[in-house]
Amino acid sequence: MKVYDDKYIKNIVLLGSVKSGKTTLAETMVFEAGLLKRRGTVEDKNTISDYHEIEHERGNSVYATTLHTEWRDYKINIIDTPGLDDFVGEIASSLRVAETAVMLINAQYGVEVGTEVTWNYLEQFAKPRIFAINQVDHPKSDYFMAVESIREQFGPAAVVMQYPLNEGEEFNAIIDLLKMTMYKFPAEGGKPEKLPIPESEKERAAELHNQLVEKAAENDEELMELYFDKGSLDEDEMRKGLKIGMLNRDLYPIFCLSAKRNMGSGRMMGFIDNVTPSAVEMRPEKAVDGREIACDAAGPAVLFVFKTLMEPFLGKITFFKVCSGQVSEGMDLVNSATGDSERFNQLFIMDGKNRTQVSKLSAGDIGATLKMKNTRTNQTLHAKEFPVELAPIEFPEPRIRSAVVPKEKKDEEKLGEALREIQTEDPTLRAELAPELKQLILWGQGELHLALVKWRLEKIHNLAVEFAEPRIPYRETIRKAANAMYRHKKQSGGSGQFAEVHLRIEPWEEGMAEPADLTVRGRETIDLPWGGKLVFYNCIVGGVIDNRFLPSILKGVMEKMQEGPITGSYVRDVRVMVYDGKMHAVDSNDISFKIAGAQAFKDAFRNADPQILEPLYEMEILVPEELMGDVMSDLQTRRSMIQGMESQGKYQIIRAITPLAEQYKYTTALKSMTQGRASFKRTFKEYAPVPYEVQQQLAAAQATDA
Ligand SMILES: Nc1nc2c(ncn2[C@@H]2O[C@H](COP(=O)(O)OP(=O)(O)OP(=O)(O)O)[C@@H](O)[C@H]2O)c(=O)[nH]1
Ligand SMILES: [Mg+2]
Repeated sequence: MKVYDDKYIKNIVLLGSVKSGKTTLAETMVFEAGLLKRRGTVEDKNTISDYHEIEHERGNSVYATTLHTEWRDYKINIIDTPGLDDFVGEIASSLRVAETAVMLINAQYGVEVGTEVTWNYLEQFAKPRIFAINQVDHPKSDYFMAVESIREQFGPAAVVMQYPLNEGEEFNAIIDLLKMTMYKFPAEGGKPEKLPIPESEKERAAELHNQLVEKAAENDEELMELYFDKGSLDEDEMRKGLKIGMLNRDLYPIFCLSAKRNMGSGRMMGFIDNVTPSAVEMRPEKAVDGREIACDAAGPAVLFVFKTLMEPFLGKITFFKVCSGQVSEGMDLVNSATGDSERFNQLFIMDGKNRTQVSKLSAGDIGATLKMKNTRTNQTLHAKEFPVELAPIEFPEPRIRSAVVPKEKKDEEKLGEALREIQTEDPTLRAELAPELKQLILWGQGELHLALVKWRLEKIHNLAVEFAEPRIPYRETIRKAANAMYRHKKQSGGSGQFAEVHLRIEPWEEGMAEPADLTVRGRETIDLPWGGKLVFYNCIVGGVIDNRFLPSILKGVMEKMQEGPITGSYVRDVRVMVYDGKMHAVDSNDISFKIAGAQAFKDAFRNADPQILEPLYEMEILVPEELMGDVMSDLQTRRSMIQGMESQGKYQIIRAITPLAEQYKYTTALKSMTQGRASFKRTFKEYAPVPYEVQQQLAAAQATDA
């Protein structure tokens, strides 16, 4: 395999909504370059990119896949990402290492929902971008509608580079506004014939050409002057202006494609070669300590690990970008997070599941290695003498949760281990054992995301599991004050047990006054790990209980705080005043006071008008205008409080506060309500009292459980 100089390597990421044609385009780009004899299709389940069984089962990409093509003197590394926003982690990590994003837009629909998440990452990582309007051969294709939708959503920086001729089923030519040429394709696609622009199109082409020239000139003073002098720019001058504009992210060229018929990909690859920036031309990488790491093959070796994947038979594959220096076979680099040395026994270029072994990879390139045990996604590997940690990717928080149970109880431990491993591959996933819920909870981005985890557990880890409805982490508190006393007394042979505790409990709130009618001799404020507070007062007078027993009473109280008397949930926001009691010179001990404290607390709690609290989440739902009504009425059935609405282009953003208990499988419900055209995110807001009926139901359910 030819070794490419860093200036001749371009890394692109294909982004875009589900079924816009990313995988088909990737395949076409490799085929068109002559690196593939037969072009695979998504339908035939034989593309380079969608090589996982689950991708064949679903007909969607699920993983981001790296592959490469070679066009003229350049190597173009392509990362084909899944369009489903369940796999946003794959999108973010791919974007992090590519220089240019190619955003595919389906010519039938224009900009679809979900792009704003991707867009935020593009902005965060400051990446140049190209739009590619694909499927212009589709009978329902509407190219200029799609152009308008891009402009509406992303502003005037988007500028038309090309447009289709005979759009729809008859599509066979592209008018290119940079070259002012018509590319006419043979019926089977591939290499076009270059022809003059037909008379009928001249006027429109000239007008769009001028817009493009102006846009290219805008980015550079010298070009601006040239443009004023000559009234135009030549091709090279335009390329220069386009490149500066793209690097400043003030210009997004729009291309036109039929990936399926192999029409237009060659021209776009030519543009990627000649105009889109290479890693050398990009802003240097930022290190956590603020240093800048320039892409320089002669610099110290610095690699960023953007992805790891466990494959059956192969084991773990570690994907990285060489950000500086070179990596060669047999080299040792240090992991900045662990301080451990990692050896590169073999180096590969990955094209889907195919590996090509190489001896060396240089700055600006993307590669992979095997058997790297202790390195995870988002970590930096560096030369020993050049310690550095590159800015990691901030992955989005999980949006949904489910309980996961092994079909066989004996697999519990194995399941925990497998999930730990899957989490190291996928930072958008979280698994935690929730002791209060007595469930293993899996957090992810959507039901499909979790379905993929299940699939991996079954196929790769040989573990049969089931998903179950996760319990809700309720809390308990009280609404009024109550007193209770408890005497613990036991006479069983030898020494007995004796303790008597009188206490009062009250609802606690920030800034409340100290108890007025009691003598406060000590106070301990405990920030509860599950949220809220417990304030514990020693109000004992006359030494009726020794100071040394107070910690035992608190222990007893804490025990009950961890298992609330109504539903067994955690208790929060109460204060407890121990104000009286009795002890016995011989029989009193720690355990007796703990028991008495716990029981007194429990009795008082029951009389203090207990209240169950539930977690509320702030939801933000992006939905096409015409579907807003359906989504709103569904929200109302979920005990939501609508906070407001705001329009964004053709979309509405609905903000609502909804109890977690009403959100089980919401992503699926939303998908089916909107045919997948809406997206949502949510963040925890607060705990709030459940309505009376819900409290009755929960208390009754607990009573039958017990
Ligand atoms: N008519 C037409 N169909 C296309 C074109 N490109 C892709 N398709 C079809 O669109 C469907 C989806 O194509 P994919 O390449 O899987 O799309 P994708 O963007 O990778 O989809 P996800 O991986 O699910 O996000 C397939 O049936 C393709 O054959 C095109 O240019 N024209
Ligand atoms: Mg795909």
